[in-house]
Amino acid sequence: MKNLSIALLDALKQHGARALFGLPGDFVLPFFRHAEQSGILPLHTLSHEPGVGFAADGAARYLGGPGVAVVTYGAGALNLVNAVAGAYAEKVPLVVISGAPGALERGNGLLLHHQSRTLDSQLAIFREITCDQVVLDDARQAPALIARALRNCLSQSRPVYIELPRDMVDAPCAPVTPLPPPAWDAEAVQACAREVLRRLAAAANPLLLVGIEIRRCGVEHKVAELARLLRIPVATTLMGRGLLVNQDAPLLGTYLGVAGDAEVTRAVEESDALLMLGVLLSDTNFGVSARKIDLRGSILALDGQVTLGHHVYPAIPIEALLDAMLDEGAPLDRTAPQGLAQPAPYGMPEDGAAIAPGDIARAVNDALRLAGPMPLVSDIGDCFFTALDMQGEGLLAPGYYATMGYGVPAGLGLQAASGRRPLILVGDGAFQMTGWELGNCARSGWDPVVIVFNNQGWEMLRAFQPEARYTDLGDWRFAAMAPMLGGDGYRVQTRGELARTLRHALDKRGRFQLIEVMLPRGAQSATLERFVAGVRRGQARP
Ligand code: TPP
Repeated sequence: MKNLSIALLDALKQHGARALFGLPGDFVLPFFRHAEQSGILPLHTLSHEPGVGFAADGAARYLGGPGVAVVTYGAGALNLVNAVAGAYAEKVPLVVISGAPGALERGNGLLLHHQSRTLDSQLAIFREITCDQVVLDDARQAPALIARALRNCLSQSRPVYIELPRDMVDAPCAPVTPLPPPAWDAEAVQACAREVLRRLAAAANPLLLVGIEIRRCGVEHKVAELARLLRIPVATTLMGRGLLVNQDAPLLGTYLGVAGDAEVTRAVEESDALLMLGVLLSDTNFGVSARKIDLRGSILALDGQVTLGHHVYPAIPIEALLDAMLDEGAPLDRTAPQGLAQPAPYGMPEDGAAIAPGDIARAVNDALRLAGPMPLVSDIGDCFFTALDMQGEGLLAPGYYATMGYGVPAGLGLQAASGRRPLILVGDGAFQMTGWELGNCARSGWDPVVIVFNNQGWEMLRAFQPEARYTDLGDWRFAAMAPMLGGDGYRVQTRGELARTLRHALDKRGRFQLIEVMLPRGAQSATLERFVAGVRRGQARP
């Protein structure tokens, strides 16, 4: 019989995990030994637990399988809380494995190092930000508990917490048998699908609005098929930006309320049957609406249930709903909608002018047209709003939970798990938080291209309080630090320098490439300006 550690590692792999991200400590050292020696999954260590969590999150978002973060008890696990909270909020299947004290030390009457209040305070904290929690203190129960946690992680697309007492890692343990996904009632799904189809057929302007859950559930192709079958146009939410780009669907673009394209805004806000698939009802998705969308007239499929006005169908998985709608649906009585051609901005003049955020989007589009598509990963800040104009291969970003520090480590996680080279966008403020994780690239063979938007301040905050002095960050010379971390750094001031440097960096493989783009203070993308104006207007509403 194998031991508990190996049973857990095998189960993670069987459920789709591709890598482990971690930072060890004494409570988890014995598990790290098994993880490294068994080689069941590649093990990548980072420098700080937020980086570990964001890397696991980036891997999970990109691959659609579980991302795994392995940390020590207390100081390690509690350092991971923000990343896990973000994954919970944005429906990312993350597995947190934390070492913990063994049975003998739990009972010895002493306070243990890394203990905050009680020995189970950590478990209580993680209960709030994960959808399932298991403590593997009994090897006979462990296989069933691991199977339950991993099934819930994937079926609910949320983080789970697995606590592994250090005296259990070598305990003999049976292999984990995966559990089937939760059952659902085919009749209920069919009744629901029929009601949704009736509402769409009776509407003058039905519209699909799609959000991140359709990627997490792997159903983008079915959504595209449904749009084609019913002849309904599709818009994406801010967080769903990048969804369906590679599918043949009548895409209108991204809904950004007053901050976005007027035609998309009108289509969404004037629809009399808005079918929202996997859309989080968050302020970032809807807070910038000029008109309030009437949710009573909308249909929402999210979190395994379907809500039509005041009427709720529980236990309707989104994939089952789509299958039933595809079975029963017929083209609505309307001409097939056309996607809106929204040409991405190209053609940045390669001159000596200072760089504005919009120039970075154009420069990236120009360079990727030559070099081929790359996955885009963005932090929060104006880099995120600028990224909305970039033609990448999807966009990974914490668009709703909006934690800073995400971009660099999430990009590393993406490359570790998929082998794809990412283009990472990050502000100078966010880079100060987790940019140092780039120092781990050389060891692991990662070579991301990183663009730092250096406006020497917390510009998004400055947009809300232009008079504040505390939003100034001073001039950190990020490019100069790159060689000391094992990469190449370039500081660029003009549009010509930006275009040339970007082409060079995309060409150069094997070391991380950091392009520090100097932006004048107060320079903001047009989208950020409109977004801030929309948020202010929303806050001023009674
Ligand atoms: N701390 C975390 C972890 N996340 C946050 N979102 C904030 C604080 C609040 N916050 C939002 S944007 C921002 C801050 C501090 C400034 C971001 O600065 P930078 O990364 O330089 O991007 P810029 O706004 O300049 O584009």
